[in-house]
Amino acid sequence: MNLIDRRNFLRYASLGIFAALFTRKVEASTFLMKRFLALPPKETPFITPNEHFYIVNFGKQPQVDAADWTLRITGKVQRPLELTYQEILARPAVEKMVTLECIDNEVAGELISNAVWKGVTLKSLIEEAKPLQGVEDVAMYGADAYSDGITLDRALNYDVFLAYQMNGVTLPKEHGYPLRAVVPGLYGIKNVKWLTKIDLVDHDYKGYWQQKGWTDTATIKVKSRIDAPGPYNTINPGYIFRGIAFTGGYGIRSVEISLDGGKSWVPATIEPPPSPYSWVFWKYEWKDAKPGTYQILSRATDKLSRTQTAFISRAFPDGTSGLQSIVTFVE
Ligand SMILES: Nc1nc2c(c(=O)[nH]1)N[C@H]1C(S)=C(S)[C@@H](COP(=O)(O)O)O[C@H]1N2
Ligand SMILES: [Mo]
Repeated sequence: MNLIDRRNFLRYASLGIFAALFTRKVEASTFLMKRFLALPPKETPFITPNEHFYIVNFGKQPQVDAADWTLRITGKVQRPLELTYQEILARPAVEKMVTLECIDNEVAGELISNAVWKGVTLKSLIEEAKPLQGVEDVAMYGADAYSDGITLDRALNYDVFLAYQMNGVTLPKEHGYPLRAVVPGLYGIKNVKWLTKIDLVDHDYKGYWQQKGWTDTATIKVKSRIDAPGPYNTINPGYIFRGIAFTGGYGIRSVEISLDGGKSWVPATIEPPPSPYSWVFWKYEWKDAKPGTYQILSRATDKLSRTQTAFISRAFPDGTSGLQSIVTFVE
């Protein structure tokens, strides 16, 4: 994916300069844009097949054998636990659709995917271990020396669970087999894979990325993406624009689209999602499109009334922001 992005970027950069040389010859540059910059629309299935789900590891993928693996619940608890894979599988299960997004995901990027995960609630394990007074954070450790933490409040009250299945099959190795955290609402960094230990501590735990200055809260910013048409495509009146929108704020309330470079906005339709933790699909039919060249943008608002900002920020330290904008030709 990175490779494709880089290739497209080079393509844009070099051809962008080339196109700029023709600014006075609008027709020539339009021809060049249509000819060289047009990209296909994104085909985005609502549930991402496991083999297409994005993967981000800080280092090498560890090899874990479930037969000699255990999950330990340690720290400030009355009753430390050590559970085998079979014991985890035997517990009451929950199944939820949750979209994961990497904090490195660009606006309109592809480090975002959606799956149905099955596992055990973190709350049930913590309650069984009986936390002592004064626990602040729940630190989660992976077999690859990665770790990250969430607050005890988040661990108990926000549907956090530990998954051993992904889209109906055993959690694939690259996605954290045998067990990974799924933390609805928070960026991928908090969704620790290859879990080995859950440690309850009386302070603010700083994980792998926090020690390098990245966000500790990691709330996913509200974002939308235009999947069709691709940039520099030519469309006809009646074309149906479509894309995705996502947020850490308990679901998307609305998506708007601008057909005039951000001056005015019209509502798009969103398909009601089956889960408050999944992305939504939106669409907009442009019935009265007139021939010309247009700059199209999308923006989403979530159920916490947070509207996607035009302010451009890079991934460090708390995730990207901005609005995607594409050039569209109407014929
Ligand atoms: N143990 C461990 N867990 C991890 C990581 C890691 O490197 N090691 N990467 C995190 C990051 S940055 C993201 S975005 C998600 C990605 O999960 P995926 O590879 O299943 O999509 O896993 C998170 N959990
Ligand atoms: Mo990430």
